[in-house]
Amino acid sequence: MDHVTGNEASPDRRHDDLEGVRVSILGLGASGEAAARLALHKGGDVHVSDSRAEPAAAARGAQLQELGAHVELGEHDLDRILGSDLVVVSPGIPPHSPVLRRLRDGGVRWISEPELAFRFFRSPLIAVTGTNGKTTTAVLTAHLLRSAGMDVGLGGNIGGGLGPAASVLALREPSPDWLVVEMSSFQLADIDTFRPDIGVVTNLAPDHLDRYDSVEAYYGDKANLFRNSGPDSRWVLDGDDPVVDGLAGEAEGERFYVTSGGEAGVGANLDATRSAGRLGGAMAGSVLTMDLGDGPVELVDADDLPLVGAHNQKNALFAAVVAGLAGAPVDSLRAGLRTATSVPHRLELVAVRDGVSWVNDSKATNVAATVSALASLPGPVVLLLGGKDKQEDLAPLAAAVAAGAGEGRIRGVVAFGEAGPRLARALTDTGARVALRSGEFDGVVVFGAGLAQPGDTLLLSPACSSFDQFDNYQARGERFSALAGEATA
Ligand code: UMA
Repeated sequence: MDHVTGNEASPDRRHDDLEGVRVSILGLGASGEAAARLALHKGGDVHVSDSRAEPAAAARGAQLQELGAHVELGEHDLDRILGSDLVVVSPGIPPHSPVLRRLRDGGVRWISEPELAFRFFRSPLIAVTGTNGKTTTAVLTAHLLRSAGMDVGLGGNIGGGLGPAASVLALREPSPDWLVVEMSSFQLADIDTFRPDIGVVTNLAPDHLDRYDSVEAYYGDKANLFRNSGPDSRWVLDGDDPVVDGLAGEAEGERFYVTSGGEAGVGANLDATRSAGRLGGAMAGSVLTMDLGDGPVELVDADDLPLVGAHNQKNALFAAVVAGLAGAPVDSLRAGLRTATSVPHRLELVAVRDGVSWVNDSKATNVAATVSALASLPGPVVLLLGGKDKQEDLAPLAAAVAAGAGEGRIRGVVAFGEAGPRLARALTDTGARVALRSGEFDGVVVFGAGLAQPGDTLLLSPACSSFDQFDNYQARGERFSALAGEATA
């Protein structure tokens, strides 16, 4: 990106403090608040600005004001922001927004909140990105490291009460043994010096096309993970998709691939065109195996993992390889894998009623995540699909539904929300029973539950974001879970 940093006070950009530095922070959500608290703690002259005057932002602003920040709600004071030494931008502010256009026109560069945090990190860093599976992989990695007795700070994009923004981790005392930070493409877009000791890409698939002009632009931001690679860098990559390895390009460091087939240590079944690297983790039959260079070791049988769905087995493999590289002994990896818990809103079994399993996969906010969920479950499934339309290509979803319908794994699909009509049209020729429901989410769920028969799964895996009807995917998943509870009462 051409607009990352530049007007900062510190030439090496690795800060001890921000004394005398004029810091502007745009956006007063979780990341803006965390960045402001960190900058204030480090002595910065902090201006926080949010274009809206929402009550939540106002409450955050009042607290920051007490700590010494200058807070502006309802507009962006461009003169003040243009005159800053350091500008930190929240990930939810799109690059083409008026305020960022003005900064770009004024030659002002900016950084993302995790980049600010990184400049104060004093612990080794594991950064996890990827289109899907990154939260589960980050959470499992932290769990495995903690199972090995290590002190771990977990946060970043992860949200949902699972971990704080990266800047909160930068203030932890004492600094933990490891930091595990989930990174979104929006956050990676505006890094400068951010450099993980172990970087992870769980997979790649089209997403966020309501914000990016092309899939390539989205992947381009993800590729920033590798931007500051060095000889000591270690990368744990999806070995099932050559595009992920391509993303790493010529990045320095050692590469470990994780695949859902093959045997760990047998590098020969990797694509011959790949760069040097080894098969770090694989499924050998139903056994998770790992090879970090000392020969293959069996970890656990897939049946011993307390997680729903095939792709979670791969997420667990990622976590094991990463935690192994970070120094967790094999015995504690085995114990940790057996005590892993499913992450809320990701193929989470929330209730069983009249023989119907209610599975909350509200975090599936793109087509690839829903396709993956459908492939993971044996069925029959009643699929609840819809929300805010991100204008993704729906052909892969139609193909997955057609395949599922052909195999008798799909009882029916209920399309709802803003994207409902487009989804219903896209699924017309799949052979699946598709119902289009308008109106409130509750009615959609009750209708879907009415279609399900004993032994079925009622799956909320919407392939869309939630913002047409909810504040976020968590609120959507919580409503689904509450309805499951009401239904089971
Ligand atoms: N705003 C302005 N000016 C504008 C436009 C917006 O001031 O021109 C303001 C808005 O009024 C709002 C703020 O900027 O108050 C935007 O906040 P935000 O959307 O960046 O939200 P945060 O609360 O800071 O949360 C962000 C991540 N959200 C997004 O990337 C959309 C959270 O990821 C993350 O947990 C948090 O930082 C801490 O790192 C959530 C997410 O949905 C979980 N991420 C996406 C995903 O995983 O798919 C990327």
